[in-house]
Amino acid sequence: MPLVSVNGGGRRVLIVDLNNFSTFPTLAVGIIVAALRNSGNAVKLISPLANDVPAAEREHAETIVDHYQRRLHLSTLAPARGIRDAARSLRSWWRERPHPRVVAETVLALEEQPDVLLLSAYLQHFPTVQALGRVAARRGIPLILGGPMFNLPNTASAWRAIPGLTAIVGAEVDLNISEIVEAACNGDDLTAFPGVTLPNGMQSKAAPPLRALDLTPLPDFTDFPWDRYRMHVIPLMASRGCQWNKCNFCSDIISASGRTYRNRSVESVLHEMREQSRRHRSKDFIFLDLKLNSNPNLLRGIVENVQSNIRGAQWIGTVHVDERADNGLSRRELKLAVAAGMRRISFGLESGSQRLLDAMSKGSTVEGNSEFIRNAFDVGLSVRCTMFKGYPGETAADLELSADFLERHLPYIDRVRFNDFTLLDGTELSDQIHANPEAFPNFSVSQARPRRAQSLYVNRGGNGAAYRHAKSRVLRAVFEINRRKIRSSARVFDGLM
Ligand code: B12
Ligand code: SF4
Repeated sequence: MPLVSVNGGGRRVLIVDLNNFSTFPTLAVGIIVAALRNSGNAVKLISPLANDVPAAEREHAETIVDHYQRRLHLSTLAPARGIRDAARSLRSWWRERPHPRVVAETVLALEEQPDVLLLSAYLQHFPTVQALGRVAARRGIPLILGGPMFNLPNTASAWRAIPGLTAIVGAEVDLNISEIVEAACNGDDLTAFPGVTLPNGMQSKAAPPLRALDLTPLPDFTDFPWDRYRMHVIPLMASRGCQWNKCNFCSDIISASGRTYRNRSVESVLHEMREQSRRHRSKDFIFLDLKLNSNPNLLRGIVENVQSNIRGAQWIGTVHVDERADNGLSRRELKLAVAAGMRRISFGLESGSQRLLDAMSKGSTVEGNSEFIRNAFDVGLSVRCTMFKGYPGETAADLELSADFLERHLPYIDRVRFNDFTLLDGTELSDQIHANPEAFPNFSVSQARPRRAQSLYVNRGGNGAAYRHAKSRVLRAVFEINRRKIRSSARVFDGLM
């Protein structure tokens, strides 16, 4: 589709969505497209999937090959570590290389001489942003880069030398992207906007979290390749941030849109669901909220009203099983949620060891998690959880407790995502480790990776045979769970989160 400005006014904007996600559109990009079009700009979107760039499915019923890959990936045995690290580097290099089709399509679209190129990037997209930056520089087209982690000043600084870059924005731009674009096209000083880093290193003040969420535009997903999605599932967010806001490993709560909890009104959420359902002829939704039960009244409002607004709606979301007297997740409330179309629920289980949950400031208990899983399963939900190994100070005994937990709950859990601990810049734990390394005896930072906002580390806690034994048990249980098909009522949503 040619990039034609509306009624001869507004700017001509090219956006490349670097998230090649195979099952639903990218929310941030839909918001930005809508905001720009609502202000009279012409927008063209390049989506990798629409251009035959293969996108990996996130989760599926696993085979023995997946099991052995995970065992290698999470190996702590010294001789296997070399192979593992080489395999990891090769995999990241392959996944993160600039895809020739994305570059070629961008080159083609830049021949139309748009006024500005916008990129929405995660931190693993550095090589692609670099390649596209060179192309924009050759054409003399301003390039604005944004994404969830560019509000971290050191991270933005580590990216600012990319060729062709006009500015990096680490802010929720739902309400002012049009002004930013206009200023960039006019060559104005972009540090007038908060959350901006310039190539020369100048940074404006941090952007405050956007409070007026009901004013954010209804996302425009019309340019995404719907014909290529396996199912038509519509992403949305009823809230941003997390009311708990305390887990010390969590980088979601320090991201541009995850800082401090804010929620929309129930009516605004329902309006968006009705409108997107009409536009995309679908009644299936994924809530991308960090914690859908942050405000139990919001969740209850959705549960009570969704079916009268979209008859037959089905939806999924992520929660935190916290210890508040009212966390919105009682058995009765879960049952009502299922009656209102909820099909799948995901939560951060993290570990089966209370000692570790407390060290993480997780605000959850092992018993509470257990009760929640059983209740959610009993009332008909597909239960998914995320866990990780290698938290600083984790012992073989802690990991045995995780294995015990998984084994006890095998029948009730549909999918487990089990990862290695990642030490992310700007998290409370990362700050503690850097400030006071002696307090973490078996754990040492080996390399800072500011472009990725993370640090590589060596965790000697995982060296012994007892730890490896516990890990084998955990991985067997993970495979036992993940090899099965998920609950049939939730199949539409398989692999989405
Ligand atoms: C929902 C979600 C997912 C979903 C959907 C992803 C999608 N592509 O739509 C799923 C579960 C699939 C997913 C997968 C992954 N995710 Co994810 N995900 C999130 C989550 C929870 C919310 C994202 C979201 O929609 N936010 C709402 C929008 C409105 O906010 P936003 O994205 O920040 O955008 C705003 C601003 O940043 C800014 N902005 C954004 N782009 C641009 C561009 C320009 C030009 C400008 C000016 C401004 C701007 O304006 C936007 C509107 O306010 C975030 C956590 C978080 N706190 O952000 C992690 C997060 C984005 N994910 C992350 C990661 C690492 C991943 C995975 C790589 C995980 C994995 N190993 O598999 C995959 C990769 C997916 C892919 N790229 O294809 C990281 C990214 C960190 C990084 N390295 O940059 C985050 C920040 C989590 C974290 N703290 O580590 N994810
Ligand atoms: S409950 Fe989830 S989103 Fe909230 S702080 Fe903890 S890990 Fe982060």
